[in-house]
Amino acid sequence: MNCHSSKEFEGLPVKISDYTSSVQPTWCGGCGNYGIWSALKRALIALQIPPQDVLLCFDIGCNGNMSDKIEGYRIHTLHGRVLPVASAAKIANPKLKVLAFAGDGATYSEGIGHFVNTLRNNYPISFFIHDNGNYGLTTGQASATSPQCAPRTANPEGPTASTLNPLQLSLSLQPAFLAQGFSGDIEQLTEIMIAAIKQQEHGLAVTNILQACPTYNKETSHEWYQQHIFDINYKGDHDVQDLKSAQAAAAKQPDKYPTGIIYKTSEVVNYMDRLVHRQGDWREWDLAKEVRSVDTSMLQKQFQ
Ligand SMILES: Cc1ncc(C[n+]2csc(CCOP(=O)(O)OP(=O)(O)O)c2C)c(N)n1
Ligand code: SF4
Ligand SMILES: [Mg+2]
Repeated sequence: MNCHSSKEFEGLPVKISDYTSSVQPTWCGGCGNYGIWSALKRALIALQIPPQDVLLCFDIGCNGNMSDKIEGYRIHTLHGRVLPVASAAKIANPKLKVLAFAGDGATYSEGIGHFVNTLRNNYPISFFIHDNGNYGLTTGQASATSPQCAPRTANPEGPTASTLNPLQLSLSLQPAFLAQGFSGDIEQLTEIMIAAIKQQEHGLAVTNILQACPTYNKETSHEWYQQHIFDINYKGDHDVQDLKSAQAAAAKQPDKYPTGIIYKTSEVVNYMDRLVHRQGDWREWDLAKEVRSVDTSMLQKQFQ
């Protein structure tokens, strides 16, 4: 993967300062959200996307508290519900780059129905999961990705349910693009985010981010991940279009965690291209304008 250094961004029209919010972060010291926040801004600058051309959709949780720590159009949604909001926004205005963010609790438990159906529909948005192995904001309850042996606030002897493998779950649902990043590797995460944003031209991009939560997740810490991750794209021998290779990489967890682009295919048709009754390239649609051209006054009167 290429590495984008801060120097490379100097002199470009869209600057990091365009995305800088005056609101200071409140995350704990050492929280992986700092790394994700940094990679996000770097990716947007590398792609030279100005804040008015992007919609950042946030779920509820420590992750969602990024919503006022960055500029750009933003929506802070309900727990587990970010995906329908983000998908609808993209359908209404496909010219926007739509990025959605949620925690592992929101994605793999509370909002899992939305996750499954977003994959099935292949909406052309970029989805980033802050997978910190617990419900951080509500003080560290077990999530679907908590290791089974790990005590959590409401399960002092560890969760009774088995641990979910997010990569295997996504791969079972025909993803157009699946990646995994690590909050402690900002350079690699920036590159993944760039690829995930570009993917919107074709379909959905799902990125699971292994995120350190030093306050509540003592088992899979930043240091632990450093010793258990491997860059799957590093040697150049991983065929991202080969589903079997992707499945084999996913099956290495929890012993080893692949990072990088795990799987990518152009064979899954995205939601917009499935709307065969509509005319023209969906990237040029202006649904808001279309809706405005319809006279709804009679309908509105019925409900007054
Ligand atoms: C519909 C709904 N259910 C539950 C909650 C309470 N709640 C707020 S944050 C949270 C856990 C968040 O965990 P996760 O999604 O993993 O995000 P993290 O805080 O770890 O980043 C819960 C259960 C809520 N706000 N709304
Ligand atoms: S509780 Fe965990 S995820 Fe939340 S801010 Fe603190 S370190 Fe970060
Ligand atoms: Mg979480």
